[in-house]
Order: sequence, then structure tokens, then C-alpha cells
Amino acid sequence: KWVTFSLGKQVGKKLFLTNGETMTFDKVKALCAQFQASVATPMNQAENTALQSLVKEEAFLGITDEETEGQFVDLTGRRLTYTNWNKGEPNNADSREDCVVLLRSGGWNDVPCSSSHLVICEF
Ligand code: GN1
Ligand code: CA
Repeated sequence: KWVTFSLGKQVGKKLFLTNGETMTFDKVKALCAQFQASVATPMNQAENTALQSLVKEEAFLGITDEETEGQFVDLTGRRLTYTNWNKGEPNNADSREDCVVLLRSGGWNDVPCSSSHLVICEF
């Protein structure tokens, strides 16, 4: 099956690309990995703003606390050096929010990994 990345944004050496599809977090990870890419993980405010300007819907970030509740890490397991949590987040609502989305405001919210959101890969 062909995947076309139709929308992208470069910031520094990093390139964010999306094909506009929404899917669960496991599928986002698998799709990005298929292209030797990772799931979008903003490392600073410039990258977060670039991501925010790229799309008009909530998108998964490559950040989870699946391993240790309350300890959010990137997909290489490293603790975060930059965060942009929305007010009141992360709140682990219903005790089942281990994934993270970028909100339209640019803020971050933890959500269930089983929910479907936009895929953005980073190269
Ligand atoms: C949403 O629907 P509600 O209010 O229970 C959101 C949570 C947020 C919360 C913020 C699945 O929860 O992650 O923390 O709003 N749930 C989902 O008020 O996106
Ligand atoms: Ca939440």
C-alpha cells in the first residue's frame, strides 16, 4: 500500500511530514518506523510551533508514560527536556491516558493510546 506524505514543515535539521491520516498510537509508530522515521517529538518551542502551524487537528506526539505512570519519555526512553502541557495536563483521565497529543493551541494533552489522532512523522 502506498503512503503519500502530502504536507511537511522543516525546522532546523528536522522535517515533520504527515499524510493526513488518523490512527491509533501503535499504528502511528509502525507507519513512521516503516520510513525509518520517528513520531513527531518537539524538542523545543520552535519545533512545537512548527508542528502547530503544520496541521489543524490534534496529532500524536512520540511521547508516552506507558512504562512508568507519570514519567513521560520519548520513544527512545529518554526523559523530556522540553514540555508544553496544557493547563491541568497531564491528568491521566480515567487512569488510562498514556499517550500525548498536540492541541490546536499548541499545548499538550495526555489521551488514551487507543484513541485515533493524526500521524506526523519526523525525519
Ligand atoms: C477530555 O472528556 P473529558 O473532559 O473527560 C480529554 C482529557 C483531558 C480533558 C481536559 C479522550 O476529557 O484527556 O484531560 O478533556 N479526554 C480525551 O478537560 O481527549
Ligand atoms: Ca488528559
